[in-house]
Parts: sequence; C-alpha cells; structure tokens
Amino acid sequence: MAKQLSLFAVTSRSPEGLRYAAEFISPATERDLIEHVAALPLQPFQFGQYEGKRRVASFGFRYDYTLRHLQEADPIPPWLTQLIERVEGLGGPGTKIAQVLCTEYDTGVGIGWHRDKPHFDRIFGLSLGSPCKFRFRRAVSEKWERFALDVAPRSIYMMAGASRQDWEHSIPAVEAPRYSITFRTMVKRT
Ligand SMILES: O=C(O)CCC(=O)C(=O)O
Repeated sequence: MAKQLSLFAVTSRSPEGLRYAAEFISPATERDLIEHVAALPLQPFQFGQYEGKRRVASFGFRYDYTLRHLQEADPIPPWLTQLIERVEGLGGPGTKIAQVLCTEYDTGVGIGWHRDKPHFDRIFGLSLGSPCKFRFRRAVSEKWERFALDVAPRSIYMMAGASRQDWEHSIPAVEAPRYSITFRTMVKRT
C-alpha cells in the first residue's frame, strides 16, 4: 500500500466539498484490486425494470430501486479491510465506511446524471484501470452550472457537502475498461 495522502480541493471553482488525491494506491495494489473486483459475481446494475450496462457488487448495504429502500447486502469482504482503513484515515476522525460498491465499466459504458441516495453521507471513489471524466452539474436560474474533473486511475475523490447534496454527477462512456470501488458513510439518524 502507498503512504497516507491528503485530499485536496480541485480548483477554487470546483463544487464545494469535492476533494481529490492522485496516486492513492500503487500500480501493484491497483492490479490486485482489479483482480478481486473482476472475480466478483458482478451483476448488471438494476434500476427498477431497467438494467444498466455497468456491472456491480454491493457490500454492507444496497439500495433496491424496485422496493425503494435500503437493504442489507453481503458483508464487506476481508480483502477490502486494509483499504477501508486507509480511506477512513483519509476521511479523518469519525469516518466509518458502511457501504462499498464495486463497479465495472466496459469500454463504451458510463453512468448517467444522478445524486447518491440520501441514506449515504460522504462518498469516496477509487478509480482503477483507466481514466474518466467525472462531470458535475447543478441548476442555477434555469441554466446548468457545470464542472468536470479528470479522474486518473489509482486516484481517489471524496464528495461531501454541496458536491454531494446539490450537484449531480455522471461519467460519459469510458474509452477503456474502468473499475471503481466507492465507499460510503451513512447519514447519522437522531
Ligand atoms: O465510478 C465512479 O467513480 C462513480 C460511481 C457512481 O457515481 C455511483 O455508483 O453512484
């Protein structure tokens, strides 16, 4: 595993709460993680009656779009333990990862505009295999304000605050196979 890094604001005009760190993991760890993710029983993303082209496996919790609620999923596997400790370290005191989503994007596959479900709080995304454009948009007086981040393999981003609550995000079709492992904390219910 690479040494501990810090997350940085992307630019002064990036969405509030968006942070990024390049080279969060080494190329050897990246290869190892891709092998683990590719060996999972990945399933096409189910969005109610629709099926997405990306293939996913959820751990901890999964959101069921047909039943419209959060369900328990398989426990987070041990091969993710060390990585989660590093992500929690990056997130700072009180960061507790409760949900992990492993995603495979084949060439030509992306993800449409969305915000993550409100049950989740902060979202950390580790990129593996190939780069992508990570796009943001939010409605401002009947127009879209837009921002795009070039996300490199082995990097990690964090969405908190407005970048996660107010802005939508999407990834256009990738030009080479990409994998991501996203880590989510839960909103604390009082
Ligand atoms: O692949 C990524 O980095 C983003 C995934 C994402 O936006 C999601 O699963 O909701």
